[in-house]
Amino acid sequence: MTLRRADFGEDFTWGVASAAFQIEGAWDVDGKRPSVWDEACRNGRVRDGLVCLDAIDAFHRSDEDLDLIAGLGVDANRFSINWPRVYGDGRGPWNEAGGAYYDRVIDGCLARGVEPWVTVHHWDLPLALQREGGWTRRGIVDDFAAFAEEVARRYGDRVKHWMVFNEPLSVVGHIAAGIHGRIGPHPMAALASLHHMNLACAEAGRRMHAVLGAEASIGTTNVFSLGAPFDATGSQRRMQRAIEALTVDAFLDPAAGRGYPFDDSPFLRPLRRYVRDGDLEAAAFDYDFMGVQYYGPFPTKKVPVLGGIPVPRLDTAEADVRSTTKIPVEPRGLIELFRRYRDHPACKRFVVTECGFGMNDRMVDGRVRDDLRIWYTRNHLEVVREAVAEGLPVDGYFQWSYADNIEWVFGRNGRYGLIYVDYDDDFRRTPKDSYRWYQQLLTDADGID
Ligand code: IFM
Repeated sequence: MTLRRADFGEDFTWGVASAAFQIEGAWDVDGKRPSVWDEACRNGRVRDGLVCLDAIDAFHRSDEDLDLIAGLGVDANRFSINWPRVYGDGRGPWNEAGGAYYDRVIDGCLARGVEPWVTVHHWDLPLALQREGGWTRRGIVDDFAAFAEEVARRYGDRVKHWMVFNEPLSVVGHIAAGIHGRIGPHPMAALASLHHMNLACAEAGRRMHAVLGAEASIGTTNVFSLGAPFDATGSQRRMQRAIEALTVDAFLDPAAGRGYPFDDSPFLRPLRRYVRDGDLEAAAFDYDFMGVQYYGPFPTKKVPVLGGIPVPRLDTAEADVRSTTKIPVEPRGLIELFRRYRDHPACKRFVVTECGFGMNDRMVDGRVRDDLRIWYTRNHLEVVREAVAEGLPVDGYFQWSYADNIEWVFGRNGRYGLIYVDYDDDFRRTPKDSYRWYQQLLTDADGID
């Protein structure tokens, strides 16, 4: 069936997404300080190690990359601000030279008719703050809010769309698994961090709103990978619900001023000890939109116990197709989550802020034939189109990612880009078949078959 841009409506935002650590490189340029992920590259927790510090060198190639992004015909480019590039070891002062990089990116987007959509934080916590306890320390709420406020002050004259935080759930997972810092693996540290992230997002949202005024659109993003199968019954259904409460509602309910879904999820209950008087109000913030990060469902049959706390684990045994990060493919999970959360007060509007497929692409004779990524994207977009037609409040779609980049602990493995990056040839960029496919969808009024 033909897929046309017009099927999604005129106000639908089309974009691509990326994150600072994954693309920028320039880890020691212009006074940038180290982040937890720079440290993870050094201490062996990132596959491929030190070379990942250079990421895909986007810092030095912003003109080329922005030309390629604009060439797709997108409305928007989503990227994040590297906290220790602009704000020292976490508490300022503002680094003018580091901050100028984002002036170049923002101005470069606008000059090309592409709206900058800025994520304030996508996991690159300053290492110095991690050494004070990172997200386990309650004082980080104020540190993060001060950083977010200053980012809004610096770029708010040109940036109208904001996301406060990228996938706090993933950071909770990193802490539980002990991927960075000196405290893991530690489930209790992860739960304390979860609560502090909720407080930090709400406080940052309030301060950004005070700086930016009512015109700006302030959202955030969350992982929305519901448990599968969707038609589960009995104890399996209860287990699914417990996992969904931990992975989704534990972020949405506090934002809506409802506190935590302790009754639904035994996994969350130990978090009670970190909640203080007044936190219910302090964790609430009225987001203009909810960013949906969707790659596939979390099948959740196995629940091993770690440090006395049950930890849900992926069971991908039944999936037919999986990405390199092992997430099974299930496009209908998208419409399930829109239906399930459409009436949640934290979800006024949805924007799919990430969706994409990780593969081990190969370039052969100068071409990358990534048919599986095209198949994945088409299937997910068909479901988004169905959601729009059903009247569900879905306003945008951002493909992850515009180019291959560092897939966190997987290093250079697990390519998600529409553009191939040749690590053996000075980071040379080559548009893949999926780039041409997305471009045709966005630029050809007849759409794509
Ligand atoms: O690369 C990540 C991104 O940083 C956050 N969301 C999931 C992507 C793919 O794993």
